[in-house]
Amino acid sequence: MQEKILILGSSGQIGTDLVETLRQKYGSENVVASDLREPAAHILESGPFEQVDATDRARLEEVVSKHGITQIYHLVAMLSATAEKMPMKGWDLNMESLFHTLEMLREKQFNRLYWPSSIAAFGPTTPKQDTPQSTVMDPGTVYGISKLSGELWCDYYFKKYGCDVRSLRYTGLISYKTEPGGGTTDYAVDIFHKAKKDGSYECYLAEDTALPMMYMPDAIKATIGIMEAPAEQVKVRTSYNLAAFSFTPKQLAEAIQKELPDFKISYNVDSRNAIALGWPQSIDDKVAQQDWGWKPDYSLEEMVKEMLEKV
Ligand code: AKB
Repeated sequence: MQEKILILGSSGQIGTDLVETLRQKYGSENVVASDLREPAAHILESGPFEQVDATDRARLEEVVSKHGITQIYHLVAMLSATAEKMPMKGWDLNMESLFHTLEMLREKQFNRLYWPSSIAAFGPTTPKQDTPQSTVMDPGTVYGISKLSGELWCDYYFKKYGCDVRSLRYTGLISYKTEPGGGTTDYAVDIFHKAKKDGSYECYLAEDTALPMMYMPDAIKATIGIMEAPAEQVKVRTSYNLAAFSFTPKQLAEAIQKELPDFKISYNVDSRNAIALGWPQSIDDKVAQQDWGWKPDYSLEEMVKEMLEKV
């Protein structure tokens, strides 16, 4: 069967990369990009685009039926730092859009849903090193609460209604194509732009705040990997831990200095540091490795080299 794919949130950091890769794989005409925002010109020119508010169920149903959609990648979310400034808006956007797609899946309007969770679903009393797949989860942010709740709802729809919903707990994601917006991990992208432009960066996290991170090509590989895995291999229906590498701002600055010796970092810590301190520092993803063969390609050094070449 020819899959017809809809990406919700296609103008965002993950969406931009995912649309390009899925269009190469499945054919441009079979991958419908959608967002509230105007997409980049190359996304608009390379295949179908629909303006969609993911909290508008009637509009979602219209687009799914118009294009005969079989799979949805739901990437719409208000990230951690922004959602702390407007908690109710963050909760409503993150949960309402998820419920619409879960209900449409239950009604068999399409066949398979991808919905991302995050390391933000963990919390201050979660073990910080090599955080296991199953452990204490006590998120302290609205975004994290929405991700943990969403995971449980995905599992519920799978167990109760047999809905094929699949999910990954993303770390901070680093890409050169689109900048992130409103996350706690955004510094790890900003730093490359400022390093190239100004030769210096003022960081809002403390120098020793470690977080798990991943280069975008690996995140895209994992996302498509779990969606293409045979259903029986996807045994976890809350969300899978995923890992590549971890670093502190100081360690990232040192890695950049190997390529740009004059690069300087300074610190002006703000409220995002407290959010980061409540998250894991490294992740154990062996369940994803065992179940559906996940393995990252990029090391920290390879990511830094490529980012500095391409931003
Ligand atoms: C954020 O910082 O909010 C996100 C995330 C880790 O989910 N990048």
